[in-house]
Amino acid sequence: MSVRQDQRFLCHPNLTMPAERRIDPLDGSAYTYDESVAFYTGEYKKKAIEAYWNDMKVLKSAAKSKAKAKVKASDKIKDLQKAYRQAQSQVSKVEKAFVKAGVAPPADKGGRQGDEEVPNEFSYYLNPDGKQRERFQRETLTQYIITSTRGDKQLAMLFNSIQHACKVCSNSIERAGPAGLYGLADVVNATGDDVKKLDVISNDVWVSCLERCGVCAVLVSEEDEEAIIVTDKLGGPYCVAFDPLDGSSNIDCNVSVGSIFSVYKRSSPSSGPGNVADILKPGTECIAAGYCMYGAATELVITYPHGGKGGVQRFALDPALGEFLYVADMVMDPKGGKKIFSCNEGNSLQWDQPIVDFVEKCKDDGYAARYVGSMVSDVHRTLLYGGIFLYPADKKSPKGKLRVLYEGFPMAMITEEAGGVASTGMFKGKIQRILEVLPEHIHDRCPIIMGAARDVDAVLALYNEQKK
Ligand code: AHM
Ligand code: MG
Repeated sequence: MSVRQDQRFLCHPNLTMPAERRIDPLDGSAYTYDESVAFYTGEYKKKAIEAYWNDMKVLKSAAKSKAKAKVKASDKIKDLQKAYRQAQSQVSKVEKAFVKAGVAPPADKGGRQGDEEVPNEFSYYLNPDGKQRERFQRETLTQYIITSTRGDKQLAMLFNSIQHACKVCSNSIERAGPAGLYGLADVVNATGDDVKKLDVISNDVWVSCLERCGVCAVLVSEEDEEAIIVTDKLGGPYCVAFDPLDGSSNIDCNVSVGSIFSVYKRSSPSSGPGNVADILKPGTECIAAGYCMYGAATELVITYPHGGKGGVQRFALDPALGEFLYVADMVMDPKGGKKIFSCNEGNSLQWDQPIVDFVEKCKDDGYAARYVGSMVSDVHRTLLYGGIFLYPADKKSPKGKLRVLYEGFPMAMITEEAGGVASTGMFKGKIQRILEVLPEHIHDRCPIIMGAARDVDAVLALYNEQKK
């Protein structure tokens, strides 16, 4: 027991019963009166009593300052509450500004701030509020369409019909197994390929959506030998070329497939029906392009350089909402990104020497080989990770395999808009941008070499060396 504690016991008015033990409030131990006074005699006892009363004064003034501090603290809390309300209204103003600008707010980095847990990408799984916020704070593809088309209702209608076609195809692909939609449809398409049931369904969906939207004059589908001239609505100002379901060889084994499209403005007079010349143009005339990838998630990637903020935008389908939500802008790494080459090496015996040399060099330089066999997936990965995708010309197919209007042009436009390069390599005696190819007929083909400038330029350098 300390001296100060003893003094309190000695002078405490309740310490009148010698046998009683009282708890010292300061050290929590119990003492009898005898135990308490045993330490004190004469002068010392007097000093102890003084000290007791002095302590009381201290206690009184301590109580006063404690009370004052309490008032101060409650003022501070009020101030903090006010500041919090002001900050919240500031945040909602900024959020509205993002919505007005048609852009999603930057993703929250997450983490702890004081005692508060700040939501991050895992909040989606961990709390329902976070999940909701992800949904209503993101730009939808529909909003993107409205803002990027800037009052062109017909183009907005067209993009919306494309979005709808992609959703229906996505749903058919998801349900294909149990619905018995795998396998051949026992027909051959315009380019001589076997047609799968899902090819037929996707083509029906795309043709029907685009015909019915009332703004298209000419449609070109990989599955239809002839261009479809839309005669119901003669005034449709747009033409669309599309591959309704690209990656046929992957359809039946549930590997990612996709739809690809390019959009052109009709040049024939609106007083009569459109014609093939409205769409048989170089890719530089293409006004918008995109693809939808039906993979682990369904994603729609679109470029409409004249609208919105330009560049390439990526949206993912939220199946519960049936709505595409903005994911990110797609910008290729200017340094080239990951070292990946993507091609069907099974064709290498037929390749031009520069392509053979390039692929050998990739291997020497430690490049990884990745090839899904669905152009949409291979290009999607190339845009996101970097590297190069090639379907070059070869001795058997001097024009390559892939089609100009609905595979080459749209993917080249997207690649260039994302900061990459898209070339034919040596084709018809010259090296050219894919977008500069002039297709001779609607199902024409061209060689494809696209991706990071670092890698495409290396291929073109080998072609140039060979020329010397
Ligand atoms: P498809 O339109 O008949 O599906 O063919 C196009 C596909 C592309 O998605 C892919 O890049 C290429 O064909 C794969 O061809 P290959 O099987 O010869 O590697
Ligand atoms: Mg195809």
